[in-house]
Amino acid sequence: MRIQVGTAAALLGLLVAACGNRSESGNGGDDASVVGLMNERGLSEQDVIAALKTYTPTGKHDEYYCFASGGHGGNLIVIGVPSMRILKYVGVFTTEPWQGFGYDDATIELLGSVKDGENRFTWADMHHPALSETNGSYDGKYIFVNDKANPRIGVVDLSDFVTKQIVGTELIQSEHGACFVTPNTDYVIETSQYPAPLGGAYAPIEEYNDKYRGAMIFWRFDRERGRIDTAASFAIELPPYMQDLADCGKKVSDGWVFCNSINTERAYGGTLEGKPPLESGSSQNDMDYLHCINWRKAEAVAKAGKTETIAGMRTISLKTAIAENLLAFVPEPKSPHGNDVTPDGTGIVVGGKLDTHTTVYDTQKIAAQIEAKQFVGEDPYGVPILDFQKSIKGQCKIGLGPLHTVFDDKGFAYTSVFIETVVAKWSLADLKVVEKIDTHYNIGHLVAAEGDTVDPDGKYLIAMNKWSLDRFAPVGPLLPQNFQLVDIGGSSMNLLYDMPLPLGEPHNAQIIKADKLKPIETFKPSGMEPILGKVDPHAVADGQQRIERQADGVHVYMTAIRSHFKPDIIRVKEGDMVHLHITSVEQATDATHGFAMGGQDVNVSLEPGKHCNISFKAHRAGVFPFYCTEFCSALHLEMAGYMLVEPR
Ligand code: K7E
Ligand code: CUA
Repeated sequence: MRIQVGTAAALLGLLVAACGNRSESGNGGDDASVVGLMNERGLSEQDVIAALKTYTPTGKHDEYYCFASGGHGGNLIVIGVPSMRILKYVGVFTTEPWQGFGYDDATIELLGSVKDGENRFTWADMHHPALSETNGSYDGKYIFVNDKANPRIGVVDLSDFVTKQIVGTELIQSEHGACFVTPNTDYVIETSQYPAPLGGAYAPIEEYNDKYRGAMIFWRFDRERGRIDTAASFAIELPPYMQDLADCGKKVSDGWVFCNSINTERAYGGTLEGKPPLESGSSQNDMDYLHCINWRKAEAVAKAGKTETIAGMRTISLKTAIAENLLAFVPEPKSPHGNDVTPDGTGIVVGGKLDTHTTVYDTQKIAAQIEAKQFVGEDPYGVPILDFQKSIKGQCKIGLGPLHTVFDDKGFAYTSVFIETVVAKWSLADLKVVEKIDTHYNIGHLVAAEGDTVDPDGKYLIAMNKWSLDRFAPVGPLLPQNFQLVDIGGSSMNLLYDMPLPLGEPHNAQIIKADKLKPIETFKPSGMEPILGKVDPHAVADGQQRIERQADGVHVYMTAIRSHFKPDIIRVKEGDMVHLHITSVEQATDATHGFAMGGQDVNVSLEPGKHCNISFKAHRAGVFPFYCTEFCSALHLEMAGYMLVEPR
């Protein structure tokens, strides 16, 4: 049950009245009355109301899940709202040792699925998680995340909170406009940021205008398999502007995707070579270009085979995109950043980092002009341009440096204003600001409950601030981030909670109603390999435990159950390849084991029913104890064994 403001204030009043005559002592200590505690801790009535709205007693679950990107930490963070308790980190692009993520054969292969010659990526820069949608609403099935640095998309299954797939392409060399999904999750969109020759080849930077390009990739999501189908995916070549954030049309604008761009000047720096730095070179023009792409048309063009294959990706050339009338530009104010489609799909809100307005574009006016080919010009690559005034609904005077916008259920938009450091609440109907609330420092994205779907919930908003200057006990020069929970359920906004987030800069997040998720409690049937998504061919049932010497090494078929591994002695020879096949034959929800072996970098998590395959070389002779890493029973310390490596 959620406590309303009125109720909370009344309750507080009662408590204060009831305890008032016991609150005179003033020296805190054992005075546990509400007023005594308020005096002792210096809390205002507002503070106590905020506490009552967020405090979640033991055993009570949160109303929402927030999924936040782990930024350059490369993992996904799961947070309960409104308590702001961290529930889980999900390993996606980086190893997560406690989950054994990145230590068994399947997850090692997953993390290495895009290789740069000999180098496997060991990190990622995650920005924008996107929940899967059905008819424009979150369906609670999957969440997609991006890697800006080494362009990749991760697919996390919310039935078990495990990353199932990572796809990438060398078509592009960096990205940012990802992930954004179409309203039924047919496609996951990933857009390049820093132009480079498509496919990863070399070209001198002086040939930037001719040889460098951007691209938007449409990764086809196969819902049945819960995986991206790379062969059914395609891309569109774009001019060498720095494409930035994208968002998909919905309802009346379903079928479109909108993506803004910076650096239409095509500056590329050269600070030691007599050229202006990129930041000033790229900020000369008054307008950049909002890219409007008809993705249904693009899909048909790709299906008709009007593509060329670059780095394995079917790509619609810029020429074809123009000829097929599936790409057009609308000017947008200087250095745009956020690009957010309104819940009804009629508008797109663009925030200009160096502007004082948000601009609301009219998706229907844009579509009609493109259909009728009412263009007023073209860019140097022949991309048609629409008239700015004829494409907008209007502008809202919002403050200096608007970035991102989310929505509530009452027709309001909420925009993060970076330079002014506020959240501005404004009306979509008349484009007027109704309220601003100070945020602590450097607000980037903000996220509202289901706030970028066709049916936002309102209620809560989180301001995602970069750097928690002065806000928490100091921990050295590298500061945590600061998530600020704001109550947007009432007529005015109220700050409820500051939460330090000691991980990479989280950029964006998604908030979904908790009851939309139904995660499993154990892997069933026993022997499930989560990435494979079915019983592993090497799964071991009780009675089948064995050790076999085969052509490719020693295969150990092992089970784990409270409180032993069977077998518990493994005998191999120096230099042997060892293949461990371990099945947890548990089905109780409180029976997770781990399998760790010192000296070999072997470490996996064995949740009930899970199967893991682990391959490694017994590189030197010696005695290697192995043990269970989860305190699973009174005899947990005895859940151990030995690998004996005999000298050759
Ligand atoms: Cu504004 Cu990557 Cu969405 Cu950061 S981006 S804030
Ligand atoms: Cu199994 Cu400890």
